[in-house]
Amino acid sequence: MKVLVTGAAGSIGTVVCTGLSDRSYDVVGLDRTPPPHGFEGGWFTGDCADPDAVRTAFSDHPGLDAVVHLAGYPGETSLPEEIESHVYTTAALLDTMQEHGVGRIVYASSNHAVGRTPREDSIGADALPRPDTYYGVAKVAAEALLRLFVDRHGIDAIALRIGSFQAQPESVRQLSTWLSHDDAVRLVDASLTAPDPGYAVVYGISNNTRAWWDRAPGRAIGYDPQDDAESFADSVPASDDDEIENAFVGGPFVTERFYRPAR
Ligand code: 15L
Repeated sequence: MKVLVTGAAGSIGTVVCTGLSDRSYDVVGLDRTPPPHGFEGGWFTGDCADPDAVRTAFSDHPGLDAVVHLAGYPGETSLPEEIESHVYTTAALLDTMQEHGVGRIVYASSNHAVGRTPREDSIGADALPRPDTYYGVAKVAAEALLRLFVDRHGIDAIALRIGSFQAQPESVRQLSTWLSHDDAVRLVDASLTAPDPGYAVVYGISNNTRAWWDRAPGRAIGYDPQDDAESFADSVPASDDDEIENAFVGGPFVTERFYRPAR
């Protein structure tokens, strides 16, 4: 399967590209920077917020079967920048997928799309949009755009509400929200190969003992996480921020530190 991976030089992108290549995918990376040293596969240097750049990437690398859209600023900035980074990029990719008959997109959404949800035992994929930041607002909008294209054009789109992608968990909250490197690859692989998923929302976490997101939607697409943050529990220090970080899905993103004017 030939797959375009955006954000291929980023922290998740480098891990996912290597993992997919190891699993015999034909990977084409796209990023604003040249390929990382040792990158195996095709490459396109450009900004996926620019529709012309995206069109050129697809023309230069014909025969794509799917897009894995990981590009985007991974934190809080101004609302216009968030919209460009997450919504305009997704729009340019979806339009170009239509033009080239590419039928599947796997999207790195985020838990911050529902970050203002008070923490409960099990938060489902049907949780209403409840962003904690403009970053979360943009992720909600990008998810809505995916849904629109699934309904209009019958493509497959899987929104991965990623928790905390880290080499290992670094806070008490992350003992619940951790997504290991190997499980991230398993998650993207399952998302690319699940038969007829239509539109699906899946929480991107490992097999964490302390998980408080519903893992059934992941199981439904064949995602079988193997790692558990609990094995690091003894090395994670307690912090004064643990109480607020554990009160809402989005952890630190709900705090006043992240408040700013919308315009
Ligand atoms: C995310 O979506 C962010 O990109 C990352 O910076 C972390 O905040 C992560 O979620 C998390 O919730 O731990």
